[in-house]
Amino acid sequence: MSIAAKKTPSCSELTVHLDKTGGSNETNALFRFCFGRDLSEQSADGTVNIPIPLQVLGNGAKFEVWETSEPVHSGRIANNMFFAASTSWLMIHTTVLIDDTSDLSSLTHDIYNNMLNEVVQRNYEDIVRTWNYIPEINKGDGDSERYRQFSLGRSIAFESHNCNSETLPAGTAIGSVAGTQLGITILAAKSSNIRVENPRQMSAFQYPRQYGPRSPSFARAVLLSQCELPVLLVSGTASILGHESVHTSKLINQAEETTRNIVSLRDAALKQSGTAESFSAGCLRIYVRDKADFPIAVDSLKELLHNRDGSKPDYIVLLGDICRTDLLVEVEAVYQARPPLADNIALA
Ligand code: 3EB
Repeated sequence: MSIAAKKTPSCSELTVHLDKTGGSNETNALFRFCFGRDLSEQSADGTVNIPIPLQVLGNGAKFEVWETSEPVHSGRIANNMFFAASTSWLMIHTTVLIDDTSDLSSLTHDIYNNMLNEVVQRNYEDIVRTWNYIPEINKGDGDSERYRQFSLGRSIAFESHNCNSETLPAGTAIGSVAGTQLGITILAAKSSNIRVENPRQMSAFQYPRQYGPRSPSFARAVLLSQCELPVLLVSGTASILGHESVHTSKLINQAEETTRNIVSLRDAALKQSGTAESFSAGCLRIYVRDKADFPIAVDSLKELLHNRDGSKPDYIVLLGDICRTDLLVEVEAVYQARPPLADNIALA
């Protein structure tokens, strides 16, 4: 028997798809990412639009829509902080303008602290995913680099909320161009979920001191095990083996190493999930540091863009800086579990 057949799911279904038009025909949108935009808003249909201020490369979608079968309500928490909620899910999003005088560590700490408090107050238990877009993420030297200052503030906030290796969310941290807003989004679930680490990579929260004063607060993947069909949220994944960047300045090799990392993570998730046959289809975001790398990056990621079961995931390519200067490409993904074949037949 599959997870889906055996268990009474306590979470509603959660689905993710890319959309070219962003039409308001999405009846069950929980929220919607808007690529290439810089301002948050609630759209005319009430759905919270989350801006991602990165250029879309190629003829890609403009929107990524997260849907639930549950009724959704949304609103404003504070000036620049929006939420969208259903019984099972809570999304909180904020944007802030920063400049060279900003103390990014304490700013990040304050934002995360506020968001984590909101999650607790609203009775959601598990923060499953964060997305962080940081203008000029690699600006500054050594420990004063923006990404490292961001990581410092985030780590202290998670620590003071007693988050640990069993409860850190899946994450993304990508650089946007100067003058855009710092954007932070978190997604929380009503009840707890499963963390998946990658046997090929050191857990990011255990990285050694050389990468900054505090290690990055994210899990390699989170398995939403209570959904009717389990969903795997894969963090931004790059060409890192152990804790080291590999294939420095070699795009194709980095893309292939990234592919191996995601395949290995998917296999680890499959083992932990117990009964699913595979994680397939899904939705990918590919980030490249250099515009000119776009076609070669996509070609080199072909294994990720053709699932073993013949299905093809939706994907979008975005121009963004990876948080380590020696990395050229990063991929994040959402996969859906497929029940074992016998159960498919039995359920049909
Ligand atoms: C890495 O594996 C690459 O700091 O939230 C990927 C995903 C990366 C999330 C984060 C950083 C983050 O370390 C960088």
